[in-house]
Amino acid sequence: MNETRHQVLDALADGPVSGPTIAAELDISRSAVWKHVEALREEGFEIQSDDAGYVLSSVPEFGASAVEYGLDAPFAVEYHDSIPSTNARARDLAAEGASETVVLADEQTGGRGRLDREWHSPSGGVWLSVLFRPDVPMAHAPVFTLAAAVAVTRAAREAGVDAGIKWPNDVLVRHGDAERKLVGILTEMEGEADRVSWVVVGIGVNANVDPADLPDEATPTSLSTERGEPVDRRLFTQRLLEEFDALRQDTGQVVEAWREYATTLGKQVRVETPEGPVEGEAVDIQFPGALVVETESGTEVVSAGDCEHLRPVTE
Ligand code: BT5
Repeated sequence: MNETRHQVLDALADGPVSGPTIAAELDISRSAVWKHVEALREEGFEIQSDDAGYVLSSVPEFGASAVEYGLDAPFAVEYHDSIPSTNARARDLAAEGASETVVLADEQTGGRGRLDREWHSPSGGVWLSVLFRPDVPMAHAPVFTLAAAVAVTRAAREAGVDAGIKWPNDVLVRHGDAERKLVGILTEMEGEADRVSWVVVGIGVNANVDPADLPDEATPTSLSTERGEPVDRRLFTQRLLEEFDALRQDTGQVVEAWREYATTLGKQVRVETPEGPVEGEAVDIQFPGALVVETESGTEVVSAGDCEHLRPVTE
C-alpha cells in the first residue's frame, strides 16, 4: 500500500473525520482523498460516511492491504488468490532486485516441499514466502529456517494451538504418540560463499483447511481442526511476520528459542542424510541449525536431512 493511502487509512481508523480535514492534514486534494477512500473500499475495507465524516468500520479478512494494515514489520505484501508457488514468485522478484517483500496466497496450485516434493495448498491456508537480503555468509542461512519455525510456533500457540518443532523444518501438534504436521518450511537462497544475495523463506501453514483434503501419509492437521473454529488469518499472518522479523534481526537468540519448542531433543531419531542414515539420541542443536546426535559409535553433527522420531524401545 502506498504511503499516502496508509495515512488516509490511519486517519479513517481514528475517525469519524471529514474529507476536507484529511485533505488538509495530508496536504492532498479533496478528490485525492475520495479516490483513496474508493480504492480502499475496493480492497475490502468498509468505510462508512455520514455527516460526521468517514470512519473505518471493518478491515478485509485477508489480502495484501489487510495484512499490511497494522503490521509491525517492514514488509510489503503481494497477495494472490491463487498462484503456482509463492516461493517461485519470490525467487522471480529476487531476480528483479526486490527485497523485504512477502508473497502471500490463499491457494497454491504447484506448492513445493524439500527435494521437489509436492506441498498441498488448498484455499484457506496461509501460504507465504518472505524475501530478504541478510548480510550473512551462506553457511549461516539455515538459522532462518529455525527462525521461521520459532515464529510460526509462537503464532500458533497464541492462536491456542500447542505446536512444537521437529528438526529441521516441521511444526507439529502431538496427539498421544502421534505427531501431526501443521506447517512446512522451505528455505531457498542464492549468493557467494561469504555473502548471501537473497533468501526466500517459504512457510506453509494449514490454517483453515480440512486435513481430509491433504495427503494422508503426512498425518496432517490444521489450525482450524485443532481449535475447533477458524483462525483469523490476517492476525495470525501478522503475528507470524512480526515474530520472524524480530528473530531474523537477532539470530543469536534463535537457537535458544528453538530449543524451548523442540520436540526432537531427547528423542531417538533416525536422520536420512546425503551421506547415509544417522541413528541415535538427539541431544542438542547448534548454530546455525545442526542437530547433535549421540550414536553408538560417537557424537555426530548433522546439518541436513529428513528426521524421523523413533518410538523408544519398550522392554
Ligand atoms: C516441507 O517440505 O515441509 C516444506 C513445505 C513448504 C511449503 C511452503 S508454502 C509457501 C511456499 N511456497 C512453496 O511452494 N513452498 C513453500 P517437506 O519436509 O519435503 O515435506 C513435504 C511432504 O509433506 C510431502 O511429501 C507430503 O507428504 C507432506 N505434505 C504435503 N502437503 C502437506 C500439507 N499441506 N500439510 C502437511 N503435510 C503435507
